[in-house]
Amino acid sequence: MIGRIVQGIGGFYTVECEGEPYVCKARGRFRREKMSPLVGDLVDFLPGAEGDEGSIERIHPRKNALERPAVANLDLLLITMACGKPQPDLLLADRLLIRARRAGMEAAVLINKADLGGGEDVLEQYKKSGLTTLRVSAQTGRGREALLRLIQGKIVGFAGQSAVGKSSLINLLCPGAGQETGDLSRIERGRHTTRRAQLLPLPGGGYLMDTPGFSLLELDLFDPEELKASYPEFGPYEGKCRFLGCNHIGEPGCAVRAAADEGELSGERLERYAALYAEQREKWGKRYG
Ligand SMILES: Nc1nc2c(ncn2[C@@H]2O[C@H](COP(=O)(O)OP(=O)(O)OP(=O)(O)O)[C@@H](O)[C@H]2O)c(=O)[nH]1
Ligand SMILES: [Mg+2]
Ligand SMILES: [Zn+2]
Repeated sequence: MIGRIVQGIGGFYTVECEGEPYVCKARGRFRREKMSPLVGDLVDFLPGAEGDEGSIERIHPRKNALERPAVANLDLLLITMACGKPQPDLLLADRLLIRARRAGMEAAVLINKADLGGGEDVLEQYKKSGLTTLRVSAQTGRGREALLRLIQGKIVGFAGQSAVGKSSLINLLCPGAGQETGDLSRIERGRHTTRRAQLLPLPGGGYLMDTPGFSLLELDLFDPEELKASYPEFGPYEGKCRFLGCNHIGEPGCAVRAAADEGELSGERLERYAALYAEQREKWGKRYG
């Protein structure tokens, strides 16, 4: 039988097939091959006899995958922040975007808790990089229709810091999902309420994936020269800088810098790019050590 993994807990996976859940274990072969099944994976599985768990026999080739959150086969990643409580972490959002691009995953940027006010400046930065952005409130339902239009029929994952309201948004979009949400104490750092990735069917078609919040995310090891390819907003200026192979990190005559000074793209995002470039260059320099 063929199904999709909707949850994994301690080596047991829930595989959904035609609306029915089957609890399965992964065969030892996967462990030997160091390939673990991910939520979102399509798998061949053998259902167990009455009361027994089944077994996952094969993982279908993945369309894409992320390590953090650990998910596969997303049509869209919603990078989720809050207007406040907690303060948006834009460097984390940039890292997630880079990871998504390198994984061939589409992404959009969401700012929740619109009822608290603010957040427009954050969205403006990402709008200038050509991304779809939405300002929503799980509490008041603001932006629900626009969000539904964006996600209907797709497999969509929410990712971001703890307490930005990922689970609350899923409860808004999937009435009856009943995802546990954090309370307001320790809100600045979040309570890490959601502990594992889980796929929930979206009424009208598609799936939503809830994931655990996190605030630390490293980029994988790659040549820093590749970083600019993850910034689509640089595209129109490539080849217009004074120096061939300009990395847009302060070289004289840089057309990207000039565009940021003109307000055509976000200067803040360009500064964070330079910080990530420096970090990546340092890591790359130590790659044999
Ligand atoms: N004011 C306001 N509070 C919200 C909104 N959405 C969620 N919250 C509150 O924010 C807190 C955290 O919400 P969660 O949905 O648990 O956040 P999460 O992103 O799933 O957090 P983790 O599971 O820890 O990653 C809860 O107290 C929610 O009630 C909103 O739109 N406005
Ligand atoms: Mg949650
Ligand atoms: Zn340049």
